[in-house]
Amino acid sequence: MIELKAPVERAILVGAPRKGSNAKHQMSEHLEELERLVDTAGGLVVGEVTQQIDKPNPATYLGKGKVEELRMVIDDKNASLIVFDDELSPSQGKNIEDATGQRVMDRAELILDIFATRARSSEAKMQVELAQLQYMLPRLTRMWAHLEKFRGGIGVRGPGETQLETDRRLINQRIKLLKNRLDDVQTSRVVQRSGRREAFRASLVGYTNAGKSSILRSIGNAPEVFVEDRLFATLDPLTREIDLGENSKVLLTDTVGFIRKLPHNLVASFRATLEEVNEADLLLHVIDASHPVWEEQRDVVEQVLTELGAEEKPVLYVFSKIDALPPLELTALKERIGNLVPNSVFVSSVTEGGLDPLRRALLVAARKGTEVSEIRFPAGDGRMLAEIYRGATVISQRTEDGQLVLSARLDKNIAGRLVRAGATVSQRATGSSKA
Ligand SMILES: Nc1nc2c(ncn2[C@@H]2O[C@H](COP(=O)(O)OP(=O)(O)OP(=O)(O)O)[C@@H](O)[C@H]2O)c(=O)[nH]1
Ligand SMILES: [Mg+2]
Repeated sequence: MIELKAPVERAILVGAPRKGSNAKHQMSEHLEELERLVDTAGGLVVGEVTQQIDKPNPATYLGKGKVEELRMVIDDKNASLIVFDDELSPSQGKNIEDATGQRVMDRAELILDIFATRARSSEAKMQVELAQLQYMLPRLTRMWAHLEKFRGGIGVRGPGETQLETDRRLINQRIKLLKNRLDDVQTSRVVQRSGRREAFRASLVGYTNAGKSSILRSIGNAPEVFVEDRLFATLDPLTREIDLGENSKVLLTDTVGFIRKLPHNLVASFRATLEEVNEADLLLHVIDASHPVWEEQRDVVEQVLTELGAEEKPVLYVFSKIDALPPLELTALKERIGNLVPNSVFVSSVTEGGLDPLRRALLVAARKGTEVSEIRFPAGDGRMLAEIYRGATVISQRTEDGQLVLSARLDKNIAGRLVRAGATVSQRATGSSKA
């Protein structure tokens, strides 16, 4: 019979955390997540091997006995792929492949692979290719170095280096080309975006599968927004205008989800998401309250936001999927969080009125963010002027008795910074709607 579909990869997961306080507790969660990643990539998990290690074996990451166990499990389960939760050096990967006869991947490679298959827009495709090439480049060097050592170097050095140089040059050329094309896309986006400067903007950020897209779909009345119970359903940001009533609107943007050990160059390459995050007036950090390790997920997201330089953005914590929590647990959570993080709301995208708390919070935030302030400072202070243009939306500017007087929309954080730097900031009525 002719096989029409590629056979499903049968994968063995390997979890080998360093010995430590809660390593064991987290390991099962991490492996469960890894299993979902394999599933998203189209594979089937048929077994797992775990070990708590003091420090990774430089040659094979796992200890000798564990590698042997891994080999036996592979035979037993007829597996074709080994997926490590932890990052492997190229030589570790190679050694395990040699010892087991099957292909080895680590979490980062798996994530890159998923992004590659899920990318839809040409921009996302270019970004993923760029990230994959950047991921490959340093490995290429190590791979060749490893090969040379293996062959003793005699007689291989010349051709080896030539080959390496050729490969490197080709990859570098492609990287440059992709970067240029992405620059063009970005420029045209800036032009498109300049039209929406005046509006209040909020971005949904958070761990993958936290429920970000569901919020946009439900609150934005936008059935076309893609929602799926898989990791990385969303890769491209998507914006919808939401009418909050009382003359207030918000531009709400859905972005790519984060995950622990997200490859760095992948984060950096998702510029559309970065731009949205950096241009937002408010970040809505969506946290899946029904997830057993939501606290760890929240920490991961905050870490990535810091890496993106967005740690000073105003944040509203949106605890999602509360319909999936038993009532008692929900009450306890609300009590605990209410004291700890006052700027948080509890929502559900599937129950009637479940997003009302978010709507109300957005309305309050949108009003604040669109209040017009008057800023005064000595006319010679170019640094202050630059700072204002960076952080606020300037509406008008005039000089009065040696003072520059600007009216601008700005949030409290920036107002505070300007005051500390010596400016006078006072609120002005916006004229239209007064609360
Ligand atoms: N019970 C319940 N399930 C929800 C809720 N919101 C989302 N879900 C489910 O959670 C899964 C993920 O939802 P998405 O909205 O795609 O999550 P996301 O954060 O956009 O995920 P990525 O785009 O993959 O990062 C889907 O199966 C949704 O149906 C909710 O309020 N309650
Ligand atoms: Mg999504």
